[in-house]
Amino acid sequence: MQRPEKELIKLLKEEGVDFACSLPCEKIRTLLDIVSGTFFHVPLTREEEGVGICAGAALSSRRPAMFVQSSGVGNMINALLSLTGFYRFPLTLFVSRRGVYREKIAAQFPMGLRLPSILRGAGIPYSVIDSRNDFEGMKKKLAGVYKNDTMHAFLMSPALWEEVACGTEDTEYRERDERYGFHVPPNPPLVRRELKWSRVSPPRLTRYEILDAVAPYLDSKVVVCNLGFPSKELFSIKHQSSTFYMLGSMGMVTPIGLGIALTSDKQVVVIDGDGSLLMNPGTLATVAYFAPENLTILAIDNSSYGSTGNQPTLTGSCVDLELVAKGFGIKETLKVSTSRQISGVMKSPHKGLRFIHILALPGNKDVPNISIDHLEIKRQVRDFVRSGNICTGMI
Ligand SMILES: Cc1ncc(C[n+]2csc(CCOP(=O)(O)OP(=O)(O)O)c2C)c(N)n1
Repeated sequence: MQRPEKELIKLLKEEGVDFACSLPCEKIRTLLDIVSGTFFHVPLTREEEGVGICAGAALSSRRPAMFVQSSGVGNMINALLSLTGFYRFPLTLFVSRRGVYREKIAAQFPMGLRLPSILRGAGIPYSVIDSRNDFEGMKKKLAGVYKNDTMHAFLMSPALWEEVACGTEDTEYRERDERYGFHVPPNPPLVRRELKWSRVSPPRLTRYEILDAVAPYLDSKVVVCNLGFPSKELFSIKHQSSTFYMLGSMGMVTPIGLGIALTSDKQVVVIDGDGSLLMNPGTLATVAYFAPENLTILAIDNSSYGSTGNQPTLTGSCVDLELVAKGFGIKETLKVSTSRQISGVMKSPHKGLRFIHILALPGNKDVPNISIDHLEIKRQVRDFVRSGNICTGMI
């Protein structure tokens, strides 16, 4: 028996799918590896942009499919309705459905569990795929999508990928390619290009080492930390009740920090990531406009979606986040990569908005989950923010 991922890809190829967009979920990391080596593949910064890209691809007769997490569907709904549905573009969504099977991240429940009713309410047809037995019905629906210019969401349980895999090797895979007579040349894998700055200041530390260097300077500050491994790592290095550990809502770290900075007199440190900033870069314009002087943004840039398996982001090939911040109008920006530089920046007395671009090596530290409940996290941070807060805010 072959791996379910390969069986699924075979099905897609049989139905002529030849164009894919994705934003990673850890549960489908193997599937995504195969997708990117098989189809023309566009890695996304936000799921919503994929809806537009796929509509464009469909205009030139491609058969597009998207691979996203259930939370990502929340980022797509308007585009799915007012673009894909409205103009009748064909689109299949392969959704890694969270919150339904051995879920360890509580923040995945709200979207994951409600997804079917959200899709029903939006009038988007869907099927639940719990095991490879459900692949049979998938074939007909896929054919219908591309024949009738409709959309369909396949909600894939993580249980699907746990089935015993007896490994189909690549030769078998290639033979099948030939048998079905299609060959879509895959686009080359994302190349990490030498950026100008990487010669000046190459990354030296992992995210964990960076957090370790930053931690001594977080006392008495409100900290808002990126979801996934960044929060878990910071929690294991140093927990303080003024740290808001984000457990879901990718792309919202800087907006949350901005909200606190605008309405309190506390010093706020945001610990963001390159993947998350690329998902919602416009927030830097809002930050620049208000320029709260009590806000520091640490953008830990490991050029990857570290928490979902280190899939590359575009900061490793063409985006310089410091220039992005500058371009949006943040005046004081800095690029650092060593512990000395990091401590230097963190301990220097300073007033004013700062964006610190910290170059990092990919990699996650094996640390336990955060042991505090999300409501308790909120309560602790709220109490801290409100304590001795004499300022009613800038707005
Ligand atoms: C809307 C949405 N899409 C995808 C995910 C899955 N996801 C969780 S963490 C993460 C990676 C975040 O990358 P980055 O901000 O660069 O931080 P890193 O883990 O690399 O430190 C992704 C893609 C999600 N939680 N929400």
